[in-house]
Formats: sequence, structure tokens, C-alpha cells
Amino acid sequence: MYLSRFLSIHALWVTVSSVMQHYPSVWGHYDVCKTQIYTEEGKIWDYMACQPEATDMTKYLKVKLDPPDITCGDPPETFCAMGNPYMCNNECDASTPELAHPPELMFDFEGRHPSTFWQSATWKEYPKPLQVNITLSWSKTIELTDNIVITFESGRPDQMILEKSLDYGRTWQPYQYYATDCLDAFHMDPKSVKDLSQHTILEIICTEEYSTGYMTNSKIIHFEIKDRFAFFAGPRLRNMASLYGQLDTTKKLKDFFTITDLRIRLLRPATGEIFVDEQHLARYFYAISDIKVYGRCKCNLHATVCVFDNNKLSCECEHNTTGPDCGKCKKNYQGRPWSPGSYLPIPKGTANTCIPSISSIGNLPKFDRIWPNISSLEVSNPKQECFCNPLGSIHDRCNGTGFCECKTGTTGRKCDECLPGNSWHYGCQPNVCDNEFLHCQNGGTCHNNVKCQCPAGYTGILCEKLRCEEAGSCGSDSGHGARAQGSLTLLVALLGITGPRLF
Ligand SMILES: [Ca+2]
Repeated sequence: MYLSRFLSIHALWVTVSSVMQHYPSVWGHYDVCKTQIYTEEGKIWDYMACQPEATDMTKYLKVKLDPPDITCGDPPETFCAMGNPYMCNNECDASTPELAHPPELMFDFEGRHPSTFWQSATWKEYPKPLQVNITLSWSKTIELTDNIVITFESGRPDQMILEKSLDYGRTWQPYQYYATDCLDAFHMDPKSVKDLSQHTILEIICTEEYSTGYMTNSKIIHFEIKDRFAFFAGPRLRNMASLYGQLDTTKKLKDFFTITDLRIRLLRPATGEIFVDEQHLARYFYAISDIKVYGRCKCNLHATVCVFDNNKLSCECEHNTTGPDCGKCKKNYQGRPWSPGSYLPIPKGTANTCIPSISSIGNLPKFDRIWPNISSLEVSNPKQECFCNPLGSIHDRCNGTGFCECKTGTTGRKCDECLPGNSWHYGCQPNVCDNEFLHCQNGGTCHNNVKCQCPAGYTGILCEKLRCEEAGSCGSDSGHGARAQGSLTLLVALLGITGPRLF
């Protein structure tokens, strides 16, 4: 009864919106989104689920470097041409515009010659590792729609990790490892995206495809979004309906392509050979000419417009939703729990519009006109027993709108299911490890999402630490010191501790 009433109301919405389709200036507030497209048959309306257009997201990011003073040129220094240690007459000088290489040159218009690029200081403190973190922040959840492409001006790094955050930089997960030797650098077997399948698409891999041969002309590193899409949409992404269907029903898959921040961790510059030439350390540095990130604001299929105002992206929410990602129902529109829109059925999708709260219907006479039968809706009694799961819900009774209120990390009508990244152990607890985002490192294996079983010699929450580091018996090899610093950073990130950054 309850459900069928909603269905009939929804049907009414569709009727209203089909009338409104003749008035494009107001259609956005109804639950069908469309744009005019040109085809062989002329100008036609193209219907789709409501989402902003994909665009070049590098226009909206903030970039941060760690260490902050790692950019070359202050003080001015000379560096060598990558392939030729005897050509060391290149100069970087931060105070001379033609010789400066600031971070913004990674995001300027590319296509001119010579290219413009950011460059780090040289590896003059060898053997202390030359490590740089480049953090790109959007302060907004975005969904990637195309490959992330990083173009290096000099050689591609010997070791690099691309990381992502879904919580504005509080915690980080690896997206992909890059190395000339994956086994040596990260204790991972080298893999290519092409080795993955629909079932292993969320696996985090280490690839050697983009690191070897710094003498070659190729300067580009990809994070392959499109190859991953192709596992569902087929070659050339012809069957996007299949992909959208999967994204709709598999939250983990959708989350995989969702980010708030990216972090490029440059761990070891290109050396081109096994040994570092200590006589010519000005040969070794990082230089990036371009970074491409294409995506769209995540608006949960409740907005077609995302605005950049006051240096901030935000969705212009429709369907009576609100919040930066249209992630909740507006006040007085909590007549049923918020739900994201759906891509299904293809192509129009389903809006899942928030409907007026039962208590506010009397205050909204205009809805009487649109929904003449609303007053006869069956009202659920907020005091009624909802059988909310006592471990997963905040109260054992329904809230004012007749639904269970779930604890963090918990979802479901009765708060008895876990959101991705959480597992049920007397309620939903955040995963310590899993096989998607929180990978045990150095060959460790994840047990029940609560513990990494580390191989001998390794310790730490994700087996990220050498056991000898804890005992302080690693010797004087500075590489280990750096690794310890790296793992401390990871630990800090995992625990969500804010404070001075380590590097
Ligand atoms: Ca550039």
C-alpha cells in the first residue's frame, strides 16, 4: 500500500515533467534531464540521468608540494640535460620568469613549444632519497571520467605511487604503483591493467609499463580509467549502458573512480642505470610539464550543473536535495530516506526525488495542488517499533520520518549493512585492510578485514615497516631511514592525525 502510493505519486511527477519538457528553462527542477544534440536526423532531445558534464578538472584544483621548498631555483642552480651528464649549462632561477619552473606550469595551456614545466631541485643530497609529494585538492568529491595523464619533461621516475583520498586528504589509498622494478621497489609482481578482469578491476597494481627506458621518447604516465571502464562498456566504450548499470548497482566500483584529492608521490627520480653517478648529481631531478585530470562533480545524479564560486565547486542540487554533493534531502523533504539518483533505466534514469516530510505537508498547500491525494498517504508512526539493528543504529526506534538512523559506516533500512570500507564486527567497523583500497604491503595478507598478516621481516598496520626499524637495528643505510619516515607518514594518515607534515 505504502509503496504503491509512492509509485503513483512518482508517476504523477513524470506526467508533470513531461508537460514541463516544453519549457526548457524550468525542466531542471523536474526529474528528467535532457540536452539538445545534433544527429543525422537533425536536432533532437537526448535524455539521461541528471549529472554535470565531464570537464578538465585541473582548472579547479589547489596544488601543494611537500617539501614546500622543493621547486628548483631558490637559490639558482644548474642542472644537466637528462641524457648527457656533460651538458650541465641549464639553469633554474626562481627569480627570473624565463628560468623559473613553478608548480602552476603543470596545469597551464600545453601545446606550445618548448613546453612549460615544474621542476624540482636536483638530487644533490644523494644518498638521502629525493622524494616529493604533489597533492592536488578539489575540496569536492569528483568522479573521474578519463585517464589521469602525467607528462614528464625529463625521464619518468624510477619509483612513484599515485594515491587518492576520498575524505579531503585525511586518509589516502594507493591507486597505482609505478616502478622500473616492481618487485624490488614495492615487493609487488608487475602487472598491467590488461591483466585485470571485471572481477579484479578494483585491484591495486604495480606497473612497469611507464617507468622503463628513460632514454626513450615516451614521457607519459597513465592511470587507466578508460581501460577499466572497457571491462564493462566494451572496446571503444560503445556499451556505456552496461557500465552505468554496473556503476549504479556496485557502490564499490563507483567509489573506485571517485576522489576528493590525488597525491603523486615521487619516490626516486629517473636514473637510467642501476648506479647513480655521484659525480653528476645535477642529472637527477623531477620535471613535469602537464597533468590531465578529467571528471565531473559528484552530485549523486541530483544535479546537472556544478558551479565554481569563491574558489569552490558545488552542485546546484535538484530533486529537493541539498549539500555539496546533493547528499541529503532538504529540510521538510524527508518523507523518505535520501537516495542517489539512478542511471537505470537507460537512458532517462530515475531521479529518486526527495518528497515532503509528512509533518510539513500541511504547511505546503502548493503540494495539495500538485498531489491531490497526498493527504490520504499512510503516515508511519515515528514512535512505532522499526526493528532497527541495535548495533548498527543510533536509537532502537524510528526517527521522526519513520526510519532507522544509522551509525557511521552503516546503512540499510534496518541499519544492518556496512558501507564500503567497513565490515561487520558487532556493528560496522572501518576496515583495517581489504583487497580494494587498504592493501597489505610487502606481501602481507589481509585477514577478515581486521589484520594484515605480515611476512617475516615486516611489521606495521599494513606491513609497511621493516621490523628492524622498530628495533632500531637497520644500520646506517639512509634508504631505510627514509622508508621509516614514509611509514610514519602512512601511519599518521591512517590514524587521521593532523599536525605538522613530515615531508
Ligand atoms: Ca605546462
